[in-house]
Amino acid sequence: MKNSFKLVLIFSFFIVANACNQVSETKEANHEKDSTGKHQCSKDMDAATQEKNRSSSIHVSGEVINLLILNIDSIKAMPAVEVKNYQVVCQSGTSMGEAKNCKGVLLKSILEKAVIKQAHHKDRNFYIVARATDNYMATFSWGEIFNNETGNHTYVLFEENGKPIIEKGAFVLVCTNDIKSGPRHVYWLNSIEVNRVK
Ligand SMILES: Nc1nc2c(c(=O)[nH]1)N[C@H]1C(S)=C(S)[C@@H](COP(=O)(O)O)O[C@H]1N2
Ligand SMILES: [Mo]
Repeated sequence: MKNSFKLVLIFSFFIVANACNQVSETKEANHEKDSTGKHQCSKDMDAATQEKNRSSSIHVSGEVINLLILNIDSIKAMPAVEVKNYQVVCQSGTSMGEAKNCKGVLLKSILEKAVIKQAHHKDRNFYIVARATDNYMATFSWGEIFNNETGNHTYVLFEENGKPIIEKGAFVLVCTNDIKSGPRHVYWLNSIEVNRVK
């Protein structure tokens, strides 16, 4: 008798917990959408928005020896890497799409070209801000890029399926090592700033 009472208690707990979970999932799904039902992260990609935000160069600035202004030709002159079947997943878990057969360069290669101003061996507390024309930003640390696998999976893409990136171009920064790739997916990329932690 005592044992069956315990079983009933355990079952009730699971039923209640499951119901709560479902409520919070629905809330989250609704929260992601605006009044028109559009996902909050999606932007209107009409021709005027594309035209206004498309970047033609990337400025590399801050704590670097070589200030760089990279355009499509100077990016193409760098060692290229291929990125296949890259999925964009929002922080909320919603799949936002995928990009097939992209070409790009490693963020690490760009920073090596710019040369971070390290005053001495232990001077390595830098953060790198990748910024877009609409001021969307993603942040990386020196340790992630130069002393972690993330550095081998953070790219500045300039080509999709053999063609220049149009809608969200000309440069898209991605980190394929992230659990959810959306937050550090920066389209319309036009700036990479290196800052020293103070
Ligand atoms: N420049 C720029 N990049 C951005 C955003 C933005 O508003 N501006 N939104 C981010 C968010 S919240 C997500 S989920 C993904 C969505 O990617 P997609 O619309 O290219 O699929 O892009 C990210 N990159
Ligand atoms: Mo997002």
